[in-house]
Amino acid sequence: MSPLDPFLSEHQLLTRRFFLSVGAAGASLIAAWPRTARANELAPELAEAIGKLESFLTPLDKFRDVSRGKPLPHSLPPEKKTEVGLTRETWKLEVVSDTDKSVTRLKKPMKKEDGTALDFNGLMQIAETHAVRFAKVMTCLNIGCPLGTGIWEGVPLREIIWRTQPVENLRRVFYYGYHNDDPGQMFRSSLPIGRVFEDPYDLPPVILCYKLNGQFLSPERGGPVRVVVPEAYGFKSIKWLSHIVLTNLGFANDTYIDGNNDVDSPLKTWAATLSVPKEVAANQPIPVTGYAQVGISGLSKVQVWICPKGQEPENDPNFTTAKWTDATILAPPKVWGGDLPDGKIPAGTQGFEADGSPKTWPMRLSKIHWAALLPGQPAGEYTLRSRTVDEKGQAQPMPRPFRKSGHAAIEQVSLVVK
Ligand SMILES: Nc1nc2c(c(=O)[nH]1)N[C@H]1C(S)=C(S)[C@@H](COP(=O)(O)O)O[C@H]1N2
Ligand SMILES: [Mo]
Repeated sequence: MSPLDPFLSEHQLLTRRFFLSVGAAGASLIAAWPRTARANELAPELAEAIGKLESFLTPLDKFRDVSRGKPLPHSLPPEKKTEVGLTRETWKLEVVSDTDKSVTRLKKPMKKEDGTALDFNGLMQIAETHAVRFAKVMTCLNIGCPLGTGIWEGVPLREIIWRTQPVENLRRVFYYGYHNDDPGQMFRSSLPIGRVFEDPYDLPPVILCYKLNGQFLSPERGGPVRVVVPEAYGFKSIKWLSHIVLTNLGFANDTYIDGNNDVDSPLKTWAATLSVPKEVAANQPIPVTGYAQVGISGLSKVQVWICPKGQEPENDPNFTTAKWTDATILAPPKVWGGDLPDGKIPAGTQGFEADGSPKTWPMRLSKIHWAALLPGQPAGEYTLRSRTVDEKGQAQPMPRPFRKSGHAAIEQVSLVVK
C-alpha cells in the first residue's frame, strides 16, 4: 500500500458521499448550477476540490502549536522533561487552596511536600471509571483560524476537585502549567467553579486531558496532561498542567486578560473558504470549498455571495441585504482521519453513536466542510464572501461581532473572471 492510498480512499469516500447527499440537501444549490449538471451528478471541478479537502480530524503532526516559554517546555531535552515532571512517569499535580488571599477550605489538598500530589497512575485509576471523550476544534482567540480538530480524552476536572474535599468559600479555579520555574513565564487560566462542577447546555465536562485521537498526548499538545475546556478558545486549555488553585476570589486571572481579550467568550460560529480559483473563464461555473467552525450556537447554513468589486450595498457593513445563496454543508465523512487507531472513533465518544456515526450534524464545537458551485460570471473583478447562519438564525458576524471575543468577521476573497 502506498502512503497515498488511505488519503485517496478517504477522498473518494468523501466525494461519493457528497454525490449521494446532494440530491435532497443541495436542491437549492443545484438550481443555481449549469443546466448540464444533473441532479445526482457533481461538476468534475467541484468533485475535484471536494476530493482535496482536509479530513475532519486533524492528523497529529498537522496540529498547529501555540506555546509560550523560553525554552518552549515541549522542546526540553528528555532528562530535563523527566526532572521537571513533563513525562508520564514523573508528572505530578498539586491541587491546593489559595491560602494567602481567600478562605477556601480543603480537607484533603494534594501536595508534593506531603506526598499527596496526583500522579499519572492515580489519574489513570480515576480514568478507569470516569474517562470521557469528545470532539473539539482548538482555536486560538488571537489567531482566529482553527489549529486542529481532535477527539480529546480525559478525566472530568471535578473528579479531582471533589477528592480534595472542599468545604466552603469556593468560587473559582485558577490553573497553570510548567513554565521553566520563572514566574514571568507563567501561562494561567481560570474558570468559575460552577462550570467545573456542572456541564451547562449539554456541553462535555472540563477535563484533565491525557489522550488526543486515541493516543497519549504529545509534549507539543501539552502532555502528559493538559486542561481542555470544550466550549472555550485555546487559552483556557492550559498545557503541561502542574497546579490547580481553588480560590474564593471572584475574578478571572487569565494570562489572556492582558491584551484586552474577552476571556469569557465561548466559540463562535463562522465560515471561511479553503479553495477558490484565482482566475476563472467567463460564464464558467466557479467551484468553491470551505470550512465552518461550529460554535455554541450551532450551524444551520453556510452561504456565499459573489459581488462585482466595489458594488457592495451601501450602509450595510454586515451585508445583510446582499444576495447570499446557500452552499452545501458536506455530510459526515465515512473516514474521519486524524491518525485514529484502526481509523475508528474511540468507543463512548460523546456525540457519536456506538457505530461511530455522529448523533447530530453539523457537530457543535467542531469544524465542518462545505462546497458550492457558483454560476458563471461575465469578465471582471469580483469579491467572494462566505458566512454562516447559526441555529438561532443569526448571520455572521452577529451575535458577537467584536474581535476581542474571537474572530467572526466575514471573509472576503478576490477573484478575477477573464
Ligand atoms: N502552559 C501553556 N498552555 C497553553 C499555552 C501556553 O503558551 N502555555 N498556550 C495556550 C494558547 S494561547 C492556545 S491557543 C492553546 C493552543 O493549543 P495547541 O498548541 O495544542 O494548539 O494552548 C494554550 N495553552
Ligand atoms: Mo491562543
